[in-house]
Amino acid sequence: MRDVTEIQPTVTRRALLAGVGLAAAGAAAGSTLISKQAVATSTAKAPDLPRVRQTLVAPPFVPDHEQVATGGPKIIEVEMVIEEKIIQVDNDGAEIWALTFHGSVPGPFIVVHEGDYVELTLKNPASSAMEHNIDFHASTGAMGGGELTIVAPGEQVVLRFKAIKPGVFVYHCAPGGVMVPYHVTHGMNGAIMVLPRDGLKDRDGKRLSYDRLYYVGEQDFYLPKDEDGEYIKYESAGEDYADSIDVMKTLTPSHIVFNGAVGALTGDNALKAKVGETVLIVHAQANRDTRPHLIGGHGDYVWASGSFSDPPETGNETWFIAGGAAGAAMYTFKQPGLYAYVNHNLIEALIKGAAAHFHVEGEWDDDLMTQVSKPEPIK
Ligand SMILES: [Cu+2]
Repeated sequence: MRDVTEIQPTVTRRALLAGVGLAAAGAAAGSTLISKQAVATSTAKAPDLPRVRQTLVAPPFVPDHEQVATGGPKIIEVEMVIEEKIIQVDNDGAEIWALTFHGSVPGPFIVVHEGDYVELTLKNPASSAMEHNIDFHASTGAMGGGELTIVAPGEQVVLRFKAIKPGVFVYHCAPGGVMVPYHVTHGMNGAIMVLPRDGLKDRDGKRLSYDRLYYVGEQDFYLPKDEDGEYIKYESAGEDYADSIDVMKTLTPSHIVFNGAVGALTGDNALKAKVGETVLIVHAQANRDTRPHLIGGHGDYVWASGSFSDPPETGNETWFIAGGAAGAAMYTFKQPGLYAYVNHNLIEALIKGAAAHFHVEGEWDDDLMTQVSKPEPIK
């Protein structure tokens, strides 16, 4: 472990020189890039609609929701508490002072329907080191809400936006300048799904429904190492700032993982399904391109761009999700067993960590696949 007193002054000075804010420098830097004054706090009255409070849950799980909306548009209330916390990225000493929405990497999944309003209360506890905000790619205007949601430690803010685009979308912290990639690559991102009111459909307009929905957040981390090749441990959030920026500039992640850590979705943490069940997998990557692939299965229906306004592609082997986007793939499992769900840059999957498992129960179908004869000496 490196001596904190050795790092802190250097980090703070360099952060200040860079004009980007750890808590103290934050306000000044933020105001040059994102003006809080540019958009006045709205005096608009809330639409007279039913209000529903959505309880957020930790990934890869998602809140209870209707696939087809009953009734008209609603105001969906969600509350997120920002948490700056250490998370273990791997079991070899790799850890990070993650910047999180509601304590998880990725942040919790939100589900609404087209025409609903999202009313988010964002709380930044006084114990935080930094200011934060949220940019919803699903929203319209004001930097995706980023201009209206900057909260210093000890503050909370309420943002309401109308979900007018159906699809799956990334949200992320965007406090200005270099702090944007710093916060995003420290885990401060998540996804929201805006379902069409009458549900998902295939290209012919036939209804598509799912039995399970899993939410995979792919995260690139840039963890600094010391001269001995050991991951550096830091005493507080933000202290890794200068070292992290140095690694980020190489554009070479130390880790590319699903749900915040190597193995977060493998082994005992494998995603579960049964033969005959249809699973919708939402895959989000806030910073970097990716290419999900289900080994031994397919994307029966794929919205790679994430837009539910467009018909899904069908029968895909691998689909491309651009950095800064979420995509969705639907598959009905036909065989039991273990499936790997990977970023099919296989170096990123198997060396950097971007892999998950599905454990599927059910009856094997010999017609789909059979081992005609066991391995034996060549005759
Ligand atoms: Cu942040």
